[in-house]
Amino acid sequence: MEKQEFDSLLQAKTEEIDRIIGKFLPREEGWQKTLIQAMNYSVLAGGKRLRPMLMLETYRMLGGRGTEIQPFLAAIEMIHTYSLVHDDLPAMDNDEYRRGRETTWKVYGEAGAILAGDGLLNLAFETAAGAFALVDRGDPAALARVADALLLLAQKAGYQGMIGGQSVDVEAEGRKEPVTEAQLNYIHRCKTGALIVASMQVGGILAGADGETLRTLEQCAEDVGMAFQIRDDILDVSGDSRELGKPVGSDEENHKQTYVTFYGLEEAGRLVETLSEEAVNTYLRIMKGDHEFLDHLILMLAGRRK
Ligand code: GRG
Repeated sequence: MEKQEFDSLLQAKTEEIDRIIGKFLPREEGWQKTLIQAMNYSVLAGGKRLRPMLMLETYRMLGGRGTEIQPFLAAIEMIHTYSLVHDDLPAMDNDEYRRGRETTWKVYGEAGAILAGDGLLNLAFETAAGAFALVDRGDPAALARVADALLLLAQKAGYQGMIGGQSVDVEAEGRKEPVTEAQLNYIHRCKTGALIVASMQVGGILAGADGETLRTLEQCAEDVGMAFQIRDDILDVSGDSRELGKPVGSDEENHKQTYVTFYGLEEAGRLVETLSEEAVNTYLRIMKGDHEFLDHLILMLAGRRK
């Protein structure tokens, strides 16, 4: 696939995902209108929509053709967005810009941003649960797939996944001694990796993938998640704040250890490439179905500028 073809496909697919997410956002009305505005503000600020895209591409690669994937696409982006809204709060990273706009707490205040994050997390599960109504109620296997996908999403977003990684990260920042490589791996595998694993595995579960395929998807997504995080660390050192839509240099400012401080810029870059190539050449290669776009997406992320 030529770069131009990939770029226009990426744009079309991002627009498709944006339309789907938009269908599940609440109307800004009623006494709690300000809360809903704050929830929508952060979701509609943009973002690459990477997680829903990985989910949808995995679902389609494995033969999924239904609409029950749609609420899950919106749900994973709501969970991801709530995590960014809370991560930007003064009590956490104290960031003022995100996705090229002022952060939610800068616009709606701290209490407003806490509530907007809480609102998005609950809305995510309310939305995903709507998938039960989109499968044949007389088909127990289809109902079980939705239930399994919901359970996995809850686990990966919670204490065993993203929140777990974030809490170890917050604790480590409060300590004097440096984090070990094992701690750093745990933090990133959970904080960043868990939602990426959930994205691909939910796509697989809803498409009816077997256990072996789901394990391969997990390995693939773990590589993608780790590569994505290391690239994030690299961009914090060498990226452009205008392209990124958020400030750079914050890791150094916060004396944070990252893959760049552990391995150096060059080795970290090599790791991103090795992990991304493994995801494509070892894991996706053995998948049945068309994964050409997914291959290109993962390799593009390895060199992303934002
Ligand atoms: C507050 C519960 C809680 C969790 C926070 C995701 C997270 C956990 C913190 C964000 C900080 C950070 C840099 C995490 C690494 C993951 C990452 C690179 C997030 C940004 O994701 P992108 O690049 O963002 O996909 P867009 O804006 O494109 O959606």
